[in-house]
Amino acid sequence: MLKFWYSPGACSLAPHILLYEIGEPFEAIETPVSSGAHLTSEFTRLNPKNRVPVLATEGHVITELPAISAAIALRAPDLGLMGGSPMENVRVLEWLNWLSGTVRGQGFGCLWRPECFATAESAFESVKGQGQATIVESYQAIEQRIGDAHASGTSFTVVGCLPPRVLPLPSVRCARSGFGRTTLRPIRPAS
Ligand SMILES: N[C@@H](CCC(=O)N[C@@H](CS)C(=O)NCC(=O)O)C(=O)O
Repeated sequence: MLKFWYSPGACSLAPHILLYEIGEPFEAIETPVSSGAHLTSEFTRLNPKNRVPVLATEGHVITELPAISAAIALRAPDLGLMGGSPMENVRVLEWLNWLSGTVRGQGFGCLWRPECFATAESAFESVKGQGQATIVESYQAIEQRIGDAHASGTSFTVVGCLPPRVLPLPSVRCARSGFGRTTLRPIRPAS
């Protein structure tokens, strides 16, 4: 059976939604980052990067949100969660890379972890400000690109699962858009 390590309220929510979306049974292992559960030696053996999410499939341990999302989506190819055509697939990859690398890694990284971007404490506020600016700019780009449609192509894809936790600003207007539809979707019962 699939095993999935997640932290409540973290970016692991996105692949967690996807697991329900494909309807395959899985074991969810709660690993609260807030209590340091991702820093134990047992978890380090699983993922030396000490991050959630982690997915274990038949003999494989998969890390990194875009890779995990693809691994889950490709278990149910008929659902088209990686896009319904080669170009939609490319667009999904484009979104995942940008959301994960630029918006989350750079924007929220600077905002939440300024110490990863500067050694001098005096620079932290400036780094945080830069992160905030990246986030606001990115959200404006998201608004312009998706409007009321799905993020990629004409149907729901893995990209629709990413917010709200990967992009957790409360004031985000894109919650009304294709991204926000995630929360309105019925959960597929595990078969
Ligand atoms: N590049 C990783 C980032 C994952 C990540 O930063 N996860 C956060 C939770 S949203 C985490 O585990 N944080 C623990 C920490 O930073 O110590 C991915 O895409 O999966």
